[in-house]
Amino acid sequence: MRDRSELYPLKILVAGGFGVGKTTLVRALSEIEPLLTEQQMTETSVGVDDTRAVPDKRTTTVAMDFGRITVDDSLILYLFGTPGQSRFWFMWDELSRGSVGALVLVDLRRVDECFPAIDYFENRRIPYVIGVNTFPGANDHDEEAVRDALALSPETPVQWIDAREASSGIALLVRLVEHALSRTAPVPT
Ligand SMILES: Nc1nc2c(ncn2[C@@H]2O[C@H](COP(=O)(O)OP(=O)(O)O)[C@@H](O)[C@H]2O)c(=O)[nH]1
Ligand SMILES: [Mg+2]
Repeated sequence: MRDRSELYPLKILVAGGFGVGKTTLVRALSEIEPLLTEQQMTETSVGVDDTRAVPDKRTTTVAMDFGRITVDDSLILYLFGTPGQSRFWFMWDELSRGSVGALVLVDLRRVDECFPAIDYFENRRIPYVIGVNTFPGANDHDEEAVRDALALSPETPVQWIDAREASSGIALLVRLVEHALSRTAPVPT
C-alpha cells in the first residue's frame, strides 16, 4: 500500500473575472470529468453577472470548478476554479490556504474584471501568473501594455494562452510553479 506521506497533493487556484475562461481551462486540463457546477443562467443572473462581452455564454459557475492532474506517482495537482462573481469572495480564503498559487485569467476587452483577483493575491502575497486568454483582440496588445494596464510588478509572469488547449494551460501551470519556487527562500545547506 502506498505510504500517504509520499503523496504530494498541490492545490492551484484558477481565478479572474466573469467569463474569462476559468471553466474552459479546468475542463481542458483535468483528467477526471471535472466537477463543474455550471448552471443555466437564469433571469436571476441578469444584472448580476455581466454577460455583454460574452453574449454566447449560457451558463454560470455557481460554486466552483474542480479538476485533477496526476503528474506522477507522488504528485497530484488539484485545480480550483474560483467563482468570478464577487458574491463568492468568502470562499477564497478557504481555497487559497496552502495553495501553490493562482492562475489569473484575463480578457483584455475587460481588464478591470481581474483587478479584484490581483488585489486579493497581492495583499496575501500568494504567487500568481497572468494568463491573457485569446479572445478577439488579445493579440493587439503587447506584454508591456498589459503590464501597464494591470499595474503588475516586474517579476509577475505574463503569458498568452488559449484556455481551450491543454498544452497552453500546462505551460501556464509550469510558469506558476517556477514563479512560486523562485519566491521561496533557498533551503540552507
Ligand atoms: N476565443 C476564445 N474563447 C474562449 C477561450 N476560453 C474560453 N472561451 C469561451 O469564453 C466563454 C466563457 O468561458 P468560461 O470558461 O465559461 O468562463 P468562466 O466564467 O471564467 O468560467 C465560453 O463561451 C468559452 O467557450 C479562449 O481561449 N478563446
Ligand atoms: Mg465558469
